[in-house]
Amino acid sequence: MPGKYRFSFGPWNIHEGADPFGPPVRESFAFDEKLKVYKQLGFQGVQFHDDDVVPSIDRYSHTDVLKKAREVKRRLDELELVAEFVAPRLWEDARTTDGAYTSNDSRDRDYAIERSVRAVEIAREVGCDRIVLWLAREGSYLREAKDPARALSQIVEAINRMLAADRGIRILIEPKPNEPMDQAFLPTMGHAIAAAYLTDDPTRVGALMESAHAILAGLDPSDEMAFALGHRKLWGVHLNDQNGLKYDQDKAFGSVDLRRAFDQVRVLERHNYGQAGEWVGLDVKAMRTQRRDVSFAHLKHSKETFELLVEKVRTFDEPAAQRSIAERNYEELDQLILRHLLGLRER
Ligand code: 3MF
Ligand code: MG
Repeated sequence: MPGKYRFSFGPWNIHEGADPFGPPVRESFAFDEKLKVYKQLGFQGVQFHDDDVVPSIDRYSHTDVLKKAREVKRRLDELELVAEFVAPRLWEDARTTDGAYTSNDSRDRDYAIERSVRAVEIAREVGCDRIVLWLAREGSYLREAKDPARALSQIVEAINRMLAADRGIRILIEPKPNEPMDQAFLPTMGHAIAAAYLTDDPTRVGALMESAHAILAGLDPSDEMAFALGHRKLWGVHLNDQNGLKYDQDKAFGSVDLRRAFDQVRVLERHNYGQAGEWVGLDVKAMRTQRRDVSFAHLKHSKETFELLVEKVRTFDEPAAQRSIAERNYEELDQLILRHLLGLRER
C-alpha cells in the first residue's frame, strides 16, 4: 500500500515580500487568516517559531506564555490543524547578535538556553514533540573570533538542556552552510548527525533537511536526506528550490530543477518517509512581484508538484532501471529518467 503524505508550512511562508533592499509590498494577513489558508490549500500541519505561537514572547511572564500557547492549541483544534514543530527564534533579539548558544558573552548564552527551554514547554502546550533548531547565528563572520570546537560543545550543551527539560521532546537540527553567517558551525547533514551523537540522548536528536540549504552547501538535497535516512534521523524536511549559489531563495519546490525534485521525492518514497508521522514540510517564499490575493500560489504549487512527482516515482519503470543498472548502462538509465519526466512512453 503506497503511503500517504501530510503537508505542513510555517506562517512566515505567507509574507509581505520585503527583502534586504526594499520594504513590504503586500499587506499582512493576520495569524488567524493564515490558519484558514492551511485548510483551503489542503495542509494540516503548522510549523511554528516560538514567537509565532506567542508574539513578543520576551515581554511575557512564564505563566502568560504558557497560557497564550494553550489558546493557540485550542484554535488549532477547532480548525483540525496540528502543530508540527516549534523552533526557538534565536536570531532577532539583541542578545543573539554575536550568536545564541555560541555567543562570546555568557549572559547571551544563558538567554538563548532559557529561551530554548521555554520553546520546549510551548511545544508541549501546542501538542507536539519536535523542536527544530535552525542555528542561524551559530557561526562566524570572522573565523578567528570563535573556536569552532568549543562552539560544537556549546551547541551540544544547549541541546542537552532541552532534552533534560522534557523526556518526550525530540530535537531536529536544520543545517545550513551560510546566511546570515559567513560560515555556520553545523553546515551540512553530516555535521548535524555527528553533533546528534555527541548529545546525552542521540535517540532523540535528528535532523530536518531543507533542499535549498543542501544546494547552498554544494550538495544534492536527496543525498543529504538519504544520509539522515540511513541513520533513521530524517524527521523533517523543508522542500523548496534554489537557483545556484546565491542568497537563500526558497523558491517553489521543483521550480528550478525538476529532476533534483524527483530525486528527493524518490528517496523519501523509497525509505518510507512519512510513515512514522513525519511531515512533508515546505519552506517557500512567494515572489516579491506577486499580488496579495495570489500570494499563496507558491504553497499550492509546491504541494501539487510534490504530489505529481509522487505519481512519477510510483510509475517509474523500476524493472527497466534495474536492467540498466545490471548492464552498467547508466546512459540508458539517464535517458529512462528524462523520458519519464518528459511524459514519454517506454521505447
Ligand atoms: C532559514 C530557514 C528558516 C527555518 C525556520 C524554522 C525562516 O534558511 O530555513 O526559515 O526553516 O526558522 O526552523
Ligand atoms: Mg527552513
